[in-house]
This record gives sequence, structure tokens and C-alpha cells, in this order.
Amino acid sequence: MKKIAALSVMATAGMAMGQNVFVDLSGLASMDGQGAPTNVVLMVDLGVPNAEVTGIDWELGYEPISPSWTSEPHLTYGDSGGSVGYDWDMGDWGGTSSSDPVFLAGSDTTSFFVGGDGMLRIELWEDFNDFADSPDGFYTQGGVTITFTPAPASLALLGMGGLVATRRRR
Ligand SMILES: [Ca+2]
Repeated sequence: MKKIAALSVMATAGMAMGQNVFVDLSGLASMDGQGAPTNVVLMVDLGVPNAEVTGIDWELGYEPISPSWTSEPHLTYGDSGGSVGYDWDMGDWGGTSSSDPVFLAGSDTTSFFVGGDGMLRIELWEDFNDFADSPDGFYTQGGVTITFTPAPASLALLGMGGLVATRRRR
């Protein structure tokens, strides 16, 4: 098992300069509906302006407070301005219509960009709010791993293409 782990680390490092950051969710509450001021919002500094987020991996425990369900929590990712790049609905990834604790692991690909500040915003919220201004449940352990790359050369080329097109119209 150790050998496999070492190999996968090497593979990750070799893929298109992808970088990873782990975000610890243990102990954090899933509070209210999307956008509620009571929600936990994490600002993760990727250290790379205009980085492209290409993957979200999760390995986490979650325990709802009955009658809240494990199908209700969301983790919504985007730039620091609040635009949504990727919405993770626990109900799509193993959460159920029950109040039993769960441990979930998985991964998904995505593609969205953070802004020039390099900040990734993550909002924790509930699509059914059982307790106003109070937690509907807690992430008990683990967290998410974000894979990102520097803004690709293709984006810069697109920008240049736009500039050329603008000049030609004049
Ligand atoms: Ca609540």
C-alpha cells in the first residue's frame, strides 16, 4: 500500500504542474441556506493569481442534527467575489434522507478560475434549513483537496485573439 501511495503522489506532481491544497473541514458547521450571513465561508489562498481549479477530492465525515439529513449540505466553490464555479451537493455523492452520520470519499473534475487575488471561496450551506441561525450538522473529520493549475497559456492566447479581432474591426 505504501508503494501505491508514493506512485500516486509522483503522478500528481507530474500532471501539468497541478498543485494541491488540503482544506480541513473538521469541526465546521453546516448552517443555513445559500448566502445566509450565518454560514461558514472559507477563503483559501491558492497563491496563484487567476488559477484554474481542475479537481475537487473529498474525504470527510459529516453528522447531521436530526431531523436534518445528510443529503442537504453543500460545499460551493468559486472566486472571492462570490461567483459559483462548482457546487457540491452531498445528496449527489452519498448523502441520504436520514440523519445517520456518514463518511464520504470521492472526487470530481471541474474547471473554473479564481480571480487575480488567487483566493478560492468555499461556502458551507444547507439546501433545506432545519434550524434557523443554528447548525444543521457538523463536518466531523477530514476535508477536501483542491487541485489547481496556473492560468493556462490558452487563456492568454484567447485574450490576445480578442485583442487582434478588436483591432481588425477598426
Ligand atoms: Ca440551520
